[in-house]
Amino acid sequence: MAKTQEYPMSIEDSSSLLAKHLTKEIFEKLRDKRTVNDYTLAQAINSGVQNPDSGTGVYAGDEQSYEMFAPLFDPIIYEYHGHSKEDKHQSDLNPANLKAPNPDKEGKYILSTRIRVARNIQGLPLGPAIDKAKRENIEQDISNILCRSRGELAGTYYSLSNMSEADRLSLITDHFLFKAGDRFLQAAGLNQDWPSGRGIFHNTDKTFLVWINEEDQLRIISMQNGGDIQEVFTRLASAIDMLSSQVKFAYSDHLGYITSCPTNLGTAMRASVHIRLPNLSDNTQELEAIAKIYHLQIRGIHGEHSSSEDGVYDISNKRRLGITEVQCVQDMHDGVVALIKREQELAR
Ligand code: ADP
Ligand code: DAR
Repeated sequence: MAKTQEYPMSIEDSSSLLAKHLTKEIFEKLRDKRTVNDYTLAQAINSGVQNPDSGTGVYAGDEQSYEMFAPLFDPIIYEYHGHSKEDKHQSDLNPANLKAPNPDKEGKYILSTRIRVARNIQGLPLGPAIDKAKRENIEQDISNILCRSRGELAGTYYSLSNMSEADRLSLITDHFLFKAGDRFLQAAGLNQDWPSGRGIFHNTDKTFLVWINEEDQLRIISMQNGGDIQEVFTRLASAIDMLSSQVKFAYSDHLGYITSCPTNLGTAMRASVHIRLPNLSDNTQELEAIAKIYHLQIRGIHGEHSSSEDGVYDISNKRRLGITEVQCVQDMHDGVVALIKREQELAR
């Protein structure tokens, strides 16, 4: 693991938020600190040091990391989320407060809708600092709770350590199977003991999934074909309610739901559509201008750091902290309405 004793001069060539905010003074001040889980500054910055093309470049090993390394994390959180030390976070998972009629009832543009939240368990280290035994206990406890689900959420758990080849191929076909994290997650220590303690739960209809011990301890996912954003959010809210009644998740009034990557703090929610925009794909400046107005993030269709294909994009909310879950989904919905309107104008 990381052994940063000296200031990592290599980050001076990086454009990451780590490079921008880790001054030599802050480095000296934090270099020898360790959290209650023995997590160090060297571990927190290793991903950005090893990967100069990082956008953010830092990960927390536990909730205490955000306090102990605050001189580094606070300016990064402020720059990414616009959320200052004094700001409070609020949660609203009530679907009645969302106004999101299907923007594409004819199914011409939106291939699928997916809304996910990250959750980590109160009192346990986060992924970069947790040991094998604790990670396996999380898999055991959470998969047991999920396998007791009833009704629409009832389904099956597949452990990455011992799933059958047939199940593995089926999960790959459905694009449900997550692999060991990319080089950014690898350098953050999130692939330790892979694949032990990792697995996927999905319901019978394959519209509700939970990833266990990927980047966070839980990724709770609702997804379906088409653009019925309201239905996807309603299912997610009921799944979160079911789990929250049995598990205490790490949360603070200031940072919201605690996650290993600071970009996911707050709601820890990404609400996305895979949407076909052939005309806007020929006018990417317009696409980016609309995304900026509606706080949207544009990704490729095979996950973060992938590219769009055949004019199909992954469009999601960029804001996660300092706004509610309803507002995250409203951001995405309203942005998608604007994108479809412009796509139709260009088509004419
Ligand atoms: P996350 O959403 O957890 O931040 P990624 O962007 O890597 O992470 O997406 C995880 C997986 O979910 C990828 O395989 C991606 O293709 C898939 N995905 C994301 N959004 C959608 C969507 N709207 N419809 C179908 N699959 C999606
Ligand atoms: N590549 C890292 C990740 C930032 C956000 N994505 C997450 N957490 N999956 C970076 O610093 O750019």
